[in-house]
Amino acid sequence: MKVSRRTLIKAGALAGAAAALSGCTAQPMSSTTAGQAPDTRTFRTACPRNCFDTCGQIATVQNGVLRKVDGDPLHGYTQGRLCLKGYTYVHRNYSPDRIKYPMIQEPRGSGNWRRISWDEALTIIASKILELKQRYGSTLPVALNKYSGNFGILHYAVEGMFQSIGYHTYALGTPCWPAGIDATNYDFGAFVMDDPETMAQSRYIIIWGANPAWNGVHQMDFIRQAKESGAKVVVIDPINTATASQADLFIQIKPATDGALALGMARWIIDNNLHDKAYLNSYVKGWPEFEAYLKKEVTLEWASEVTGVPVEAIVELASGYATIRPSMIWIGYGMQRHTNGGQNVRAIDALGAITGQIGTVGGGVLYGHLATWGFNYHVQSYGPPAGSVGLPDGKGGYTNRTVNMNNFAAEIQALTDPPVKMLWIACRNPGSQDPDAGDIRRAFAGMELVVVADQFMNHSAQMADIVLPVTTHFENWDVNVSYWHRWVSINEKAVEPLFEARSDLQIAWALSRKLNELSPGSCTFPTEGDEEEWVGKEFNDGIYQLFGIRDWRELKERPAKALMPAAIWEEKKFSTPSGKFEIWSDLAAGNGLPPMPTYVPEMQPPAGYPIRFLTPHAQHSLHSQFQNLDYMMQTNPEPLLEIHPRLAEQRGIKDGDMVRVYNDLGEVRLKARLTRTVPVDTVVAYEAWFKDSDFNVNNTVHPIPADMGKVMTGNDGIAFHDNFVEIERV
Ligand SMILES: Nc1nc2c(c(=O)[nH]1)N[C@H]1C(S)=C(S)[C@@H](COP(=O)(O)OP(=O)(O)OC[C@H]3O[C@@H](n4cnc5c(=O)[nH]c(N)nc54)[C@H](O)[C@@H]3O)O[C@H]1N2
Ligand SMILES: Nc1nc2c(c(=O)[nH]1)N[C@H]1C(S)=C(S)[C@@H](COP(=O)(O)OP(=O)(O)OC[C@H]3O[C@@H](n4cnc5c(=O)[nH]c(N)nc54)[C@H](O)[C@@H]3O)O[C@H]1N2
Ligand SMILES: [Mo]
Repeated sequence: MKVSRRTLIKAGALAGAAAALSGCTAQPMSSTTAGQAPDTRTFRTACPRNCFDTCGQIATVQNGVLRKVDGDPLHGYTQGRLCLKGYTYVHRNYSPDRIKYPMIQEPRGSGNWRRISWDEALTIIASKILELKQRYGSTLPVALNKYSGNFGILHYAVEGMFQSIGYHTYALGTPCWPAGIDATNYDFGAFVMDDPETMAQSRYIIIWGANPAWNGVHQMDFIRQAKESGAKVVVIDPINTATASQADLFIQIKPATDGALALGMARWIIDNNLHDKAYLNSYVKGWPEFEAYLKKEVTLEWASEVTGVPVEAIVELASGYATIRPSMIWIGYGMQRHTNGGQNVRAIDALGAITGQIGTVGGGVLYGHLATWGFNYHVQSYGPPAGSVGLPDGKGGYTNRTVNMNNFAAEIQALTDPPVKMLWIACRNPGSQDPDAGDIRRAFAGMELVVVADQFMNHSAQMADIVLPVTTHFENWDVNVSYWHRWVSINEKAVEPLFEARSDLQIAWALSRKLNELSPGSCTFPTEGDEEEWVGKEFNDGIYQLFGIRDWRELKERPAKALMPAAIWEEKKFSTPSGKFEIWSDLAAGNGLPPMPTYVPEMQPPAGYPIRFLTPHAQHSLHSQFQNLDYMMQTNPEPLLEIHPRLAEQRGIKDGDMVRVYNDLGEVRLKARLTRTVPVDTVVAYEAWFKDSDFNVNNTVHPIPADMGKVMTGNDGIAFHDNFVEIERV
């Protein structure tokens, strides 16, 4: 690797950061004062985790050692601050538990790991790929599962490398947000949204099934700004979350019934003549039909019965939303992880149209966007080698074989012609993040070779034959954007990789080198390159125009914000087939869904398992990341099951007892914590990977699909929260 160019951030900016942080960091700020330590350099990095905030960071490096990570004061969304995970990245970077070298486990699952060289590891892997190709006549027996461990654009090199090897089996879809994406697309015709910073200008904010106090901490700043200007904040959630505790009104809704609440609100709004008739006539398709449905089928009493929300609360919510304007709704990802999740999102979207607020600043309905992701994906631009064979594409050529990421274990085991024999896992931990963890274990066990590229020995790595050590984002170049805010950040390489870690891009170059060495022409991916230059290859004129920059290197001086209207639909020209906001969607109907957001009943508990088991996202972990680190283990040493005292009493469980949570699929054992923040018929454990523990909430989760997602993401979402169990003291 050629020595990277480095940027020295101005001392003034750092002083600003220090002021903004005012003692929030563990490390003394004096080390960054200009002139004191000539070997001190700072770099712009970006947190690449799958999180709303995608924070701009300043990494301080002394003598080649990462000393301190601060928020980038020039990043307008994260504004110089980080979350606890962000501030403690130094410890993660230097964690003694990082995977240091390529290793092989013999036999698989034994824990008997042996260090091998990169060359040995790549030889085993490349030989297997070539052998499978010869045995089956294609590379379809090789499967890739990659998702969100690192969302940096250069990390799409993993997909790129696979494309370059040939047609393969590919986990398509996302476990995260697909139902809501399709819903958004049916209603608006595109996956874009208002600038979330405009929430500060809203007067009434509904946080509907999201928990930003834990999962998107920077948005809480904009919410606080709104509150300081007199805004009211409502939280709708089955759990009295940290976000709910800061709200003016908390509505504890029965899970998966949000559509009924939105419909009840809509009914009250039209009964009180607060709907925007001019807007509905001009910009909305299907209003007469929907109004007729509301008048015929929906009453406040019905909505109250279905949702468990008292009629007075529905009235307070509907009148607040319709009269205190502009009012904004944030639809969380948690609430759409249900069998009717997409349909419920559509019912909520409709409120913004009925009150005529979509397209006004501070009045949107926010879910997520991909408007800033228009990079070249140069890392994915190398096609399969000449003569590659795959699945017939129906046009005389070939294509990859896809399996549903949300039913990965079952689908890869079911494939026969040819079977899947090798797995490559990167930026992904199906061993703890996928439903039906038991079936994932069976699927892994059936492989001839499992390769996991990761930083830590997580549940998936423990089931691998070969682990490959990957870099942290301080050790590689990248560029990062968010699915929530509108900023782009460069990720400069700040320190050299520890031990033998390589980035996913460097691994792709090296594997291509090895494949071509063993079988010339077997991989089209370049065999070497310069990571920093490869960042540049991702930019195009469209991206430059969007961010108002002329050269990507400008991002070394400051992050940039996309130049888009604050309220994205200000012209009320929607991207749907009709050009209107579509309460009535022929596309939805064509896909076998109700054309309008009429109520689709929630899933009922199956016989024998009456208790809902919610497994949302944890405060101090990010999925299977961070909680395993020694300092997180010290603060939060073990998982807890939150149980309402009444349910605990019924089951003879006391605070601190060990509890078995089980259903037909599997079980989880953990300590009971009695709390009135959860509903009586629901238990809650936050998903996370604890060090040296086989705790896994997904042992009990069936891969039940959500109602939407296929159109925009290739496969439907997953109803993680329609998970039912029984509990007992052990
Ligand atoms: N029960 C239940 N299950 C859930 C959810 C839930 O709410 N409940 N939420 C779902 C959601 S929303 C999501 S998005 C998924 C997330 O699922 P994943 O994307 O699998 O989650 P992570 O744990 O963030 O990341 C996976 C791995 O990537 C590794 N990694 C980090 N950086 C790199 C890198 O640069 N290169 C490589 N090769 N690896 C890297 C991390 O160390 C980690 O082991 O989980 C889903 N699973
Ligand atoms: N600290 C931290 N931050 C994260 C993550 C993390 O793991 N940890 N994960 C990141 C990722 S990948 C994602 S997808 C986002 C997720 O961000 P959020 O959408 O905020 O996340 P969740 O925790 O999945 O769910 C939010 C809330 O939805 C509620 N909920 C569940 N079912 C229903 C329902 O039927 N109706 C209603 N109204 N509410 C319901 C849950 O009780 C939970 O409090 O966060 C991102 N940020
Ligand atoms: Mo997610």
